[in-house]
Amino acid sequence: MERTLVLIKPDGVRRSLVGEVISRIESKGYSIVGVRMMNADRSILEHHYAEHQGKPFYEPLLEFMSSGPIVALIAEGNRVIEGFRSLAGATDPTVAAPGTIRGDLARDQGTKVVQNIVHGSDSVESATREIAIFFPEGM
Ligand code: DAT
Ligand code: MG
Repeated sequence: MERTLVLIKPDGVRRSLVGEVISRIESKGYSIVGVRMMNADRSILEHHYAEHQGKPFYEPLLEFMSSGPIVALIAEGNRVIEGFRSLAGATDPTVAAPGTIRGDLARDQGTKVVQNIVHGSDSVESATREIAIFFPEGM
């Protein structure tokens, strides 16, 4: 059974959308098999976002992601990686399709980094790597 790492970012937690995000994942038919609320420190975020190092939005991204608590989730189900990316919608919330988490619940805030409520792993390799970062004790 496939697993993916979902993060509810600080904007989602601040806006009390934890239940809404979990509800959409569960309503789609996936199972939540791990959950952890935490304040992500810089080292964990550097590790998680290593692929974006050097990009103009990298520092704002790390600052935003450490600006408040996040909720890390492991969701499970056949093709959940692709399925959650589909539920989340496009990276840019302005153009994310209505019906998606980002399309329904986020918009451009005029910040240097896009604030878009959720993260979802983009491949089996990323999911394995990212789950190990946020759930180092296993799940
Ligand atoms: P995604 O989260 O859809 O996988 P990503 O991995 O390319 O997108 O980028 C990670 C996060 O960084 C993304 O959720 C929001 C932010 N971001 C991406 N591209 C950006 C850009 N061009 N300008 C500002 N923020 C950006
Ligand atoms: Mg990504």
